[in-house]
Amino acid sequence: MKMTFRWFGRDDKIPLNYIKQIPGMTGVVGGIFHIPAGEDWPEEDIDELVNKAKEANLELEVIESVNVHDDIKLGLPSRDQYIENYKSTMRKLSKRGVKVICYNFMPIFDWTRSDLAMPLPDGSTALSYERDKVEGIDPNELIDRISKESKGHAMPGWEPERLAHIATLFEQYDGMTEEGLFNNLVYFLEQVIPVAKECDIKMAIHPDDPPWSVFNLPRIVKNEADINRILQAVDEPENGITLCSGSLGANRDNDLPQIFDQVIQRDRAPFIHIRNVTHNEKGDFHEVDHREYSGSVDVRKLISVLHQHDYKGYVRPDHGRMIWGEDSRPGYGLYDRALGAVYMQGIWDCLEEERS
Ligand SMILES: [Mn+2]
Repeated sequence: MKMTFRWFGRDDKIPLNYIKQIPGMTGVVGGIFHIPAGEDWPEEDIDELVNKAKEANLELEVIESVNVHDDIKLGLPSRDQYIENYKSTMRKLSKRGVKVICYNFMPIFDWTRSDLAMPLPDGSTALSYERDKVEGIDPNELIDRISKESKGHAMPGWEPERLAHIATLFEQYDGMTEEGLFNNLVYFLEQVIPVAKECDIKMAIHPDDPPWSVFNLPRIVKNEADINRILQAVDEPENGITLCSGSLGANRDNDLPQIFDQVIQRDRAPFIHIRNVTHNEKGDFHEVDHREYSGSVDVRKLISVLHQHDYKGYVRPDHGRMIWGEDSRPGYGLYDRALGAVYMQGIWDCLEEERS
């Protein structure tokens, strides 16, 4: 496994040389956040991103995300132009060494939480999801809460410009079924996968977060059956999945080791997110540190599945807690994610030792 770390480019306060100091860290997972979804990424911006990583001796071979415009998810006639822009961005990224593009296909919201700084007993804070605080409330209330709690840090997927049109977006999705959304994903994949093949890029869809319907919006990447359906719909090696243990793991019915095993075995998991969550009552959950015994996700087992398959793809520690007084983008502090990266490598190293 190649250990990587999410880095928010020019918007990230965490210096790249700090990331490089994490043991075993080979690269960063980058993105460009000042360009709205649907636009073709300018060459200069891509160069700036790639060059900064290179200067710090870190690879930049994964992009998270090139966001998919809502018109594509909605299947509007304007989608064709947005898909052309997407293809153009893919080609430019591949010329600069990018191998994997992570994206999601969730309507309107990229991810949903009720709290960004839930206090844990040890004084750290973590993201949490309480159904009562999300489901059944006015989405605008939630947007206000997220923007207040992010304390000035830009939150990916919650860009104020896009969410300003929230009422219109909800009207547009009115009546959209899972079937309709799935067909629009297939339309998109049928266009972009040939380009991915041509330029040696793997596309990796991120599971829905949380993996169930919120605000009555359809969700199509929730479980093993959904994943298989997507892989089969466009059955090419470039059509892959970002296996995210936190997103899929929020639903306790998902058998994570089984899902990881079968997707990795088919070589359709170019990118993996490892995160731990604790299941609470009523399907609520909150995030915890990466250690297996801290939460409900079998992290040790998942790393052993990777090891069994001699996994060569990209892994990153997903959200961590906010610890040691750090002031950072919720979920994306330096310290706890660094601990997660080292924990995962510790497991890997022990398995390596056992094998030799
Ligand atoms: Mn994730």
